[in-house]
Amino acid sequence: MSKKILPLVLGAAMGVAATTAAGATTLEDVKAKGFIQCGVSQGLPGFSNPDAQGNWTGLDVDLCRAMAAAVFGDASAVKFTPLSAKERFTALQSGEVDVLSRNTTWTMSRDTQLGLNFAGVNYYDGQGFMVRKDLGVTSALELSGASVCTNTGTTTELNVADFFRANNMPYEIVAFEKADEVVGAYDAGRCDVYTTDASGLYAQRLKLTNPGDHIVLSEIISKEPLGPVVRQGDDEWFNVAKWTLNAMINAEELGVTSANVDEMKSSDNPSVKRLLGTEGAFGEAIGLSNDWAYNIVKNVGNYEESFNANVGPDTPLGISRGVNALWNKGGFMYAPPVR
Ligand SMILES: N[C@@H](CCC(=O)N[C@@H](CS)C(=O)NCC(=O)O)C(=O)O
Repeated sequence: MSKKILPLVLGAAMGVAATTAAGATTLEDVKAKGFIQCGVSQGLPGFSNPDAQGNWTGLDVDLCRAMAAAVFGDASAVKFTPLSAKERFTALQSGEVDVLSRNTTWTMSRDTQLGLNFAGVNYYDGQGFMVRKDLGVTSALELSGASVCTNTGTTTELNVADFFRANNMPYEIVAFEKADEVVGAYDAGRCDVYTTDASGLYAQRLKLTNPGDHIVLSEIISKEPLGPVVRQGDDEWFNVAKWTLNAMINAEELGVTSANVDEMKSSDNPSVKRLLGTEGAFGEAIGLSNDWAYNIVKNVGNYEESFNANVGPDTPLGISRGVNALWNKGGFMYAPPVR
């Protein structure tokens, strides 16, 4: 692996096509090894979480499974590397993972200074606060002097500093590298407040001894557009990541689901035909077969199916679509067309 690191990082820094030591692109490398190595969280219900058998599920996991379906026609051709927030970017830069799909916020510095590219947004989030109900607090503006638990290496740490300073409120930060340490510390009463992405609060609340004793305050203090990340300098792989996500969103918009995708193959709708590869050669243009998006929807589902199965109202997280609804249903989810 170490042989690969130098050309990859140098390639990105120099703005030339990143290749491995053997001269292979990430797509070639992935095809040769037969699977995608996907960087995920160390366990965040709804997003990327292993069960007792080590099977990973979640919205972020589905993105990697969908990329595997696009490349191999097989959503199981993926291996997962659990990464802390602090470790995640190095793991991607070094080539230890092929893609990072780990509730990672798209920011300017991450997108421009780390040799990385964000391939889109698979969940629009924002940072929130959770407190014990018996603290009697109803607004984040009542948190002056609070001790605040969070993760190191996150946007969360930076936003919380901005928020408390902007409101002239003193606070004490209690930060840990591992998310479970944060949950444990908050659960044990070592801090008054737990702050992270709102989705993370709903997910981590499930791990508390008495989830019902805690409330998420209504204030959202930041924009946290979460999405998959790849290395700069490898446009071919960037396209695969970008268009996998776009295919899932477009499939929802066009009413193509894992249940009806076979029937949809004979649809007369030109947008459906282009998506499913019955017209045009859009898959070939990105180094895949023309049924790449058919394989995504057939094996993993469209964005709505993935959202509902992992984080939606009928899951323990119980999150409504809100801003993550499609653009034509009042939300922000908008994918460029396949044409
Ligand atoms: N979106 C923020 C925060 C991401 C983050 O690491 N959040 C923690 C708290 S929800 C987490 O993922 N924990 C799960 C884990 O580390 O396994 C970022 O990109 O910096």
